[in-house]
Amino acid sequence: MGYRVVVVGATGNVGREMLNILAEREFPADEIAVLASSRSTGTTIEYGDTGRMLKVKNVEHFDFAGWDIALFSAGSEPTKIYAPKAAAAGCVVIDNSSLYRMDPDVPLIVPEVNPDAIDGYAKKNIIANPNCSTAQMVVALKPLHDAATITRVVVSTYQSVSGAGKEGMDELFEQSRNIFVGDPAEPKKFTKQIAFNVIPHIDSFLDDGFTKEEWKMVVETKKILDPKIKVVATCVRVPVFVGHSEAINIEFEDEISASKAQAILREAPGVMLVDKRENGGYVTPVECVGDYATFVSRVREDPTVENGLVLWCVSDNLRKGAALNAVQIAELLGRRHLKKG
Ligand code: A2P
Ligand code: 11C
Repeated sequence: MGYRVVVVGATGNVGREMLNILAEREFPADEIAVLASSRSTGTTIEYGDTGRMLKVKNVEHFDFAGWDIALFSAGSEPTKIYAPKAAAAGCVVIDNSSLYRMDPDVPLIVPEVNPDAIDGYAKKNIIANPNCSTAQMVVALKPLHDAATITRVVVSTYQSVSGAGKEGMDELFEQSRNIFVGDPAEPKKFTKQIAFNVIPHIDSFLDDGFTKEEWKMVVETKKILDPKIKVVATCVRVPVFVGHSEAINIEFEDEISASKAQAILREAPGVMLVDKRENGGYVTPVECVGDYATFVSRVREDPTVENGLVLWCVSDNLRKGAALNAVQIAELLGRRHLKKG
C-alpha cells in the first residue's frame, strides 16, 4: 500500500516540477490529487512523462481527510488558509512558501543537511521547505562546515526569473521579443526591465535596506545549518529562465585548503563538483536545468582573510531549490515516520 498525495499549486512552475519529480523518483503514491485555484479547475496536467493525465480540482472545496501528504506550492496567502486545514485533517503539509519557515514548531529541512530536525514535525503537522537560494547554498556549505567550522558567509546571487513564478518567465520572454521587434519592454512583475538587464532587488524592502530575500538567506541558513554562522547576502535577478547561481565567500575557524575543500565536496551528498580551472571547466545555469545536483565550481583560497574560500554554486531552483527538496522531505518522512506497506 502506498501514499495518498496532494499537490497544491499544481499548475505553477514548482507544482508541475513536483509532479515530474514524484513520477521520476517513482514515489510510492497510490493516488494523487492536483489542486489549484478556481482559474484552472477542470484543466488537466500530465503526471511526469507517464501519459497519466490528472484533473485539476479547486483547493477551496477539497477535503484533506484521509490524505497522507500535501505538497504545497501556492504562495503564502492561499497556504495560510489551506495548510492548517490539511494539517488539522491529519495530512502532513510540506510547504514551499515562506509562511512557516521561521516558526519554532515547524522543522525547516534540507535532507542532506539537517534530516534529524524532521522528528519535530508532529507539533503542527507542517514541515517547511527553504527558499531556493538558501537550499542550494546550505548543501554546498554543510560538508565544509563539518570539516573546518564556518564563521561567516558573504553571498551574491544571480537568480533566474522562474523564481518569480510563471509570470516572471513570461515577462522575460515577452520583453526579449519586444526589444527585438522595437516594441516597448514594459515592466509588470519586476520593478525594472529584466531582459538584457540585472535587477538588485528580490522580494520586498526591509527597514535596514536589505530585501526580504536577503534576510531569508540569513535566517534560514542559521536555522538549518548553524545559528552561529554570520551571513550577509546581496540578491540579484538576472535574465536567465531557470537556474540560480551564487558567488559565495566563506570564512572558517580552522584552516582549509582549496584542494581539501574540493576533495570534500567531491564526496558530499547532493553536490557535484565540476572544477577544471580551464575554459568551460565550470557549470552555468543552463547546464543544471533538470538536474538534481547542487553544482560547485571555481573553488579558490581567499588571500584577503585568514581561513577563507571562494566558490561558485549553481542549481536548478525549481528542483533542489523547491520541488526536489520537497519530495526528498516526503521520502524522509515516509522512511522515518509514515511507513507504509
Ligand atoms: P492557478 O494556476 O489556478 O492560478 P506560480 O508560482 O508558478 O505562479 O504558481 C502558483 C500556483 O499557485 C498555481 O498553481 C496557482 O494556481 C496556485 N494558486 C495561486 N493562488 C491560489 C489560490 N488563491 N488558491 C489556490 N491556488 C492558488
Ligand atoms: C525567487 N527565491 O527567486 C525566490 C522564490 O521564499 O520561497 C522563492 C521565494 C520563497 O524569487
